[in-house]
Amino acid sequence: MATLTIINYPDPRLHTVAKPVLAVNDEIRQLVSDMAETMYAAPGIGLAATQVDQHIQLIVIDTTKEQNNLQVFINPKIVAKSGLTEYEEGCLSVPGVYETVTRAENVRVEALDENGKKFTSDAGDLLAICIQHEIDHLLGKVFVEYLSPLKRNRIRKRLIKQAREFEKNAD
Ligand code: K2U
Ligand code: ZN
Repeated sequence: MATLTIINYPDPRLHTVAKPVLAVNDEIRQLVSDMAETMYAAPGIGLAATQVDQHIQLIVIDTTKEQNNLQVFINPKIVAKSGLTEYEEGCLSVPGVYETVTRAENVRVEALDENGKKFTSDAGDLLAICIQHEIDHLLGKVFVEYLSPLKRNRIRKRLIKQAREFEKNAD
């Protein structure tokens, strides 16, 4: 097991479109394990492979309080959605930023599990929001892109300043 480095916005690598996983093998299962460890340590309730600089269609999610129900989605595809809901979202790649985003209230998602078996899941509530947030990451989209250009640029400038200060203090 290993915790992986999470890329921070506005790193351009976050805008990479992830490629489909062609074979669910031990290498993929090791990445699932490392991503889960990284997510729990953050702490977060979801993590996309894009965020750890692995540009393949893989997300891990655990919305339980007990952090004991890891869900793995490989090559996830939303095949149906309904309703609308608003939620104040955060993102492990955009530390300290919480903004309201409107998304579908319910989604039906098709994916492969960590054994390569196809499954379909109907999700609502926080799970539905998280699935959409993570699939956005696989499409190279960060949630701040739903905000106004003014807000997004303020966030970008603040995070660049924070990163520079962090690097200066590390020297
Ligand atoms: O992709 C990520 O950065 C992980 C997010 C997932 C997420 C964002 C917004 C709404 C739901 C899920 C992190 O888990 S952000 C931390 C967090 C923790 C609890 C609830 C919501 C967000
Ligand atoms: Zn995120």
